[in-house]
Amino acid sequence: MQIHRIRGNDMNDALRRAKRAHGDGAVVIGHERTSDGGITLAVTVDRTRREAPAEEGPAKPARTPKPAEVVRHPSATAVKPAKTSGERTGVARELADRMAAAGASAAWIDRCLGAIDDESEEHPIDQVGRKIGESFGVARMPRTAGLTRVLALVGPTGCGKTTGLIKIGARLVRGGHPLRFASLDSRRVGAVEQLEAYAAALRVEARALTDDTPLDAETLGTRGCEVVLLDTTGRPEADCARLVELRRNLEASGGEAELATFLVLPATLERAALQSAISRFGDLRLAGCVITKLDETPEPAHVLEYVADLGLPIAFLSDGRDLGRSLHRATPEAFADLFLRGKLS
Ligand SMILES: Nc1nc2c(ncn2[C@@H]2O[C@H](COP(=O)(O)OP(=O)(O)O)[C@@H](O)[C@H]2O)c(=O)[nH]1
Ligand SMILES: [Mg+2]
Repeated sequence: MQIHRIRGNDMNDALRRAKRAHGDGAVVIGHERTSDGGITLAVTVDRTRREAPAEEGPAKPARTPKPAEVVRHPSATAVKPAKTSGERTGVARELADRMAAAGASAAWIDRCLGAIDDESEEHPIDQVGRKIGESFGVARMPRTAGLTRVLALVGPTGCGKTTGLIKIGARLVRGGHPLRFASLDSRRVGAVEQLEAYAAALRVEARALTDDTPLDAETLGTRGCEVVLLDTTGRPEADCARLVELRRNLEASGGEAELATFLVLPATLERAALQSAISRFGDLRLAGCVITKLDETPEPAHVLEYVADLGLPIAFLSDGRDLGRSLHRATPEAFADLFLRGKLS
């Protein structure tokens, strides 16, 4: 029996996500409160009851689901009965083939192609592109006067946290935003030096925070910065504990700085590795995710479907090692490109 961990902000939210991800066959076998007040469900799937995940809305056990959702999932709106792959002709068939080549599942292809209105004057490719784009949440970090955002990247070793932070930093420096780097990865040989070298090139300060440094606004140096970019070690036990401590201290010190944690997921990860990353870092209150290494797979739809089904908004997309050009803000158009062309344009 395979057990899936589904995280939600509260019980209703978690149940709705479970139904979305696993359809009517989702059976909750346990739940626990997370350190930040959310809920993690342990869910298994009753194959005899499993249907295509939720076409008709919220999970049955959820009494009054909140209407506001970060992610507008394809299942959130009613769709026409999808034509089966054998019935598709012309443009619909070509679009289905393109989505399949990008790694999209049959359920997603059916839902997205179900959006084609033959009577519409809009070209089917635009209709399907819009439907794909609407299926994702985009994580936004609006600027607030007097508030420093501490943006932490977490994720498995080698997923692209440090290079991702440097790319975000380079972008912010170009936009004239005052910032600083900080790193919890002070034990690994060369890790701090790597960050410091890039920070120096950007003329930005970088702070190494050792394991015994208390984490708060002062040690991070939030004063005068719009953003502090915080690098982590890739060790879930250590990073989760430190970020919970940091959030608590920032909240206790009057709210001049706020932590936003993003999970970094390479598009190359297999499903089991994605599940492992989510279950090891998913107890943190995640503001969203960053998808990296989109240039290393022709099938980016795998990881994208996975995060959409979890209800995790996406902040950035990365498709290369180049520090100046390979980081892109997530947009509906970018998601459509990834599903219909297998890459960003
Ligand atoms: N091809 C490709 N490589 C990437 C991308 N992002 C990061 N990398 C590479 O992945 C490796 C690990 O990145 P790093 O930031 O050190 O990972 P960390 O351990 O999570 O900090 C480095 O060689 C990066 O250049 C990407 O979008 N595409
Ligand atoms: Mg690193």
